[in-house]
Amino acid sequence: MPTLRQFEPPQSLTRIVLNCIGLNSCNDPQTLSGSFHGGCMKGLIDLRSDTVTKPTPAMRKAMAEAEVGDDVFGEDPTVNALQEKVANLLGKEAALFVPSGTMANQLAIKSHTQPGDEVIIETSSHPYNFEGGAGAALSGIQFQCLKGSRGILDASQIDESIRPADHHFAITRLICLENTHNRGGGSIYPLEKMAEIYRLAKSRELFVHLDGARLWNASVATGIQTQEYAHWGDSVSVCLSKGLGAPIGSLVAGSKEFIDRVHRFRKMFGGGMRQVGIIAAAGIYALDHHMERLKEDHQHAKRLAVGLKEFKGVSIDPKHVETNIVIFDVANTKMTATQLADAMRKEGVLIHAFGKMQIRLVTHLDVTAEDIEKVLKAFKKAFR
Ligand code: TLP
Repeated sequence: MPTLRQFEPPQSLTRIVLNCIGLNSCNDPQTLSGSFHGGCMKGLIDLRSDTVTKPTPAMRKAMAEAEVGDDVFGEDPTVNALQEKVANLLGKEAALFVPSGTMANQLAIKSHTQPGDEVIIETSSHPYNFEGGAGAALSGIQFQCLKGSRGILDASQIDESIRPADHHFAITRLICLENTHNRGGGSIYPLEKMAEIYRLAKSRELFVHLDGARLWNASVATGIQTQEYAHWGDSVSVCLSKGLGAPIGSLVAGSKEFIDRVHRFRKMFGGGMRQVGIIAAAGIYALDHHMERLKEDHQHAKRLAVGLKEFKGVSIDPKHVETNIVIFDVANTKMTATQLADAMRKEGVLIHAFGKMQIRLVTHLDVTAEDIEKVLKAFKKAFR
């Protein structure tokens, strides 16, 4: 029989909750785990992800003052306002508020497919790699993975991979794209490539889902409106809890009919929330106040890339840093990614070992230009 203790939430989860509500005052770097999750963040420069941002005082004020209602009844005015705002930003008929980007992607996959269907996706994409096998578990689909160039696929590659109508094969039903592409180093999907893929999909009666967790970054970096990108997807998921700095929240957008289906599955997946306007208010605040400043994050990422290039053995091409993600390779230095992450932690900087020889840095709202210079100095010490 498991003891009661075994049912306690992992400490990292407790810390995440405490951080969110501002009660974690620990600032001892020794207590940090070297892994992606957990640890206390005060006094440290945290470049592990743009998910680590804390709500600003003004955002907390907006949350505290939010008008709320029961959103399962569709009666939360703040959630309704957020859904309408995001549907407009994406040029879609409707949008639905959900707790996470993972749930948003998985609801879209579930709503587009039937068990046994095939979903074409890039090998290093988020829904395939980082969503706990949910595509198979929750929708019964199989992925067909194609290798892209920094996460970006060509329509011709997809064209060759669509299964013929033969009962030996799974039915290809959906294509998933990711813009910006996380593992591709924050790479931006060129609009014309998205358009080509979408036209191909329509000619073959397939759906397209866009994982737009960081679509805002693509739009701010290129000046291309989010609607223009979203036009080339039947459904789009977006996150408020990444660079925009809200503590929680994502949305799925699409046609009214599609979102009605998503709504049904949201209930089934346990994602129906009640007086959640308190969180939606943070999302509205983030969209109104934190969008334009994403440019700063992009400048900071570029500065990091240019600085890192100077270190012997570091493989990085600053021109590949298009938004707020910096991925570099340490295979030709004397350190592994984990060793470098440990050394940086001692210098007060948290970075993410993204594989044996790869490091990912993500710039965000809580990292200043001054912090970036400190980080480069810390790298200098760590590589010594
Ligand atoms: N990505 C996280 C980790 O899961 C890797 C991060 O730190 O980058 N789509 C994309 C492109 C994402 O990067 C993420 C989160 C998600 C979906 C899922 O969002 P959440 O974490 O809200 O479920």
